[in-house]
Amino acid sequence: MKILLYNPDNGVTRNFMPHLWMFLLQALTPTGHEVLLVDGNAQPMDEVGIAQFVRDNNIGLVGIGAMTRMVAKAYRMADAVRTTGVPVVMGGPHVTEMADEALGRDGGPRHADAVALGEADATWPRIVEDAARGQLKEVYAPVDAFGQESKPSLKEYPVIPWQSIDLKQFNLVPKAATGLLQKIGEGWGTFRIVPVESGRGCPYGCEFCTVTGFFGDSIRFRTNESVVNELLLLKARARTEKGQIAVFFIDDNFAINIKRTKSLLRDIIAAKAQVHWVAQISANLLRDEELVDLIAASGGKWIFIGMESIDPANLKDMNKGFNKPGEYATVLERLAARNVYAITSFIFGMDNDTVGAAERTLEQVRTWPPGLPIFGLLTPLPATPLYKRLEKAGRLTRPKHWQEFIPFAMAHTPLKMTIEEAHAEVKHGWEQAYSPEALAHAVESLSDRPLGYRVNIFLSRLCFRGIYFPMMGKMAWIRVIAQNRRTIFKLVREGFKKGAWRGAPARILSSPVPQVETGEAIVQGAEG
Ligand code: B12
Ligand code: SF4
Repeated sequence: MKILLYNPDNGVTRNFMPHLWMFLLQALTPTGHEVLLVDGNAQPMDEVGIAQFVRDNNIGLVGIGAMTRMVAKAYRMADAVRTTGVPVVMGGPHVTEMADEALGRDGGPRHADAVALGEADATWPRIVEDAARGQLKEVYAPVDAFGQESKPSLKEYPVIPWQSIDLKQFNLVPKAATGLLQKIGEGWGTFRIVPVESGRGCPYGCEFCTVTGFFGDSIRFRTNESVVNELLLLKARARTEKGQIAVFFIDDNFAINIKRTKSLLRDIIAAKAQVHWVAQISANLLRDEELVDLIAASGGKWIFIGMESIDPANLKDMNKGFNKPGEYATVLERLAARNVYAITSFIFGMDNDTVGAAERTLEQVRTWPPGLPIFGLLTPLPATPLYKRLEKAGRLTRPKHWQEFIPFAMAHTPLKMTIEEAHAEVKHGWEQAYSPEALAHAVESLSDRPLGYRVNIFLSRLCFRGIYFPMMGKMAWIRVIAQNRRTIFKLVREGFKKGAWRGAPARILSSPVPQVETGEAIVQGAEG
């Protein structure tokens, strides 16, 4: 049987990275079936397109996964597939919580023939075999022989065959430039950001987050060996195609167990498996100097920190009191000293936010080393404690906000400002932090570093903005490039100067890379 795994885009913005679930399910598919992958972010497709694709390729089963904000598109695409007579199975965080909606058991239209609840590592092979026999069930739940919910341990993690997966659609280098760029240094003919997980689960239960409910509060890790081998495979692939691969460790908090993270990073260094990587780590864990040394030495370049707010009252409300705004600056400087920078994520529209929250946040951001600040609105995702609290209080203005995805629009009324005021805060945050002046300033603040760091911060800012703002079209890109032409010319001019690409090296490790520690694992914090 031929299977299509499809991940929708949200129709407005574009993710730079493919989704892990597609590669994982492909690797877990029983032999004898062929799996094709289409990510709508990389290969845009509409309803007519997917139905045609299914017919042309003689597909026998379509699997669709979606976050809440992509689910309306996912349902439309599922409907289009079902008109061809091919069954659709849906999975992922949204349909796990809203299975009746997907199956049309809530009074609405039916979109899926079957849903996979929760983590589908164990249920996927059963789904495929049932579909091949024409005996697809409606609901697949991950349960053990006694009917109890069971979660994969991750100790037996499948090998994702990175050496042979077709990754054409995920190349971020424009086709026209590939030939030329292959010849630069070790080669830049392709550039891909690839998701890798080293563990799952987060015990923190922040009020707005789905992770604790979905993955559970028991944290599970892959073996160091399996992660290192995966990095080695990716590195080898990049070398053979004269390109670059960077890894996004998608764990909700990559350093949730510091001892284990240090041991993994040491193993990566020892095996020479370093690639450039990004990971989510909470600020409290970055107090550990040795951890930060190992991050830099193992290839860590960007750390995503869910700061959420600079107001401790908001953090307390969200059950995220372990974030201490007073230490944000020190943490970011500690990273920057090793040429590691941060993606700092903020949420507006929290109950203690008042008008001016964005500007107050920006005042702090401007005093920090340059990074990638991102701004969002507090969103009640289905089944989260936040959703339940707001629903009970009658504060939801669009209880089924996912049925119509509107970027940057609240679905409830904050306590100390209006919805429109909250929208204005987010707009202000993005406009100011990504204005041509702010970009020029970020580049300038790294004038003592090699040119590569300045180019990196500039390109990262442009691309990262694209995940949240409509930049899918050529015109949108041209506009952004025109607005930032001064900085671009300056960087290009400098590129031709002698020695421009050399300069201050990354900070030397404060101590030699220490040996792997043993002992009790301590869970210390989480991110998301
Ligand atoms: C990496 C990541 C991103 C990446 C992009 C996604 C990507 N390309 O991977 C970035 C950083 C860009 C991102 C952005 C956002 N993200 Co995000 N992200 C994640 C993260 C950390 C990891 C996803 C992952 O790969 N998990 C590991 C895989 C194995 O798990 P999985 O995807 O759930 O898949 C398993 C099952 O769900 C199931 N499954 C999934 N799909 C399917 C399909 C089928 C057919 C079947 C059978 C099974 C199945 O099987 C898989 C194996 O068990 C998750 C949190 C998490 N730990 O999952 C949040 C998460 C997915 N993100 C979330 C959110 C809210 C966002 C943002 C909206 C945040 C914001 N406010 O800006 C944006 C949206 C961006 C956009 N373009 O619209 C929420 C989604 C919740 C929801 N109900 O929708 C999550 C769960 C985190 C949270 N805080 O609650 N994100
Ligand atoms: S720490 Fe991050 S992943 Fe964990 S519950 Fe909070 S937001 Fe979610």
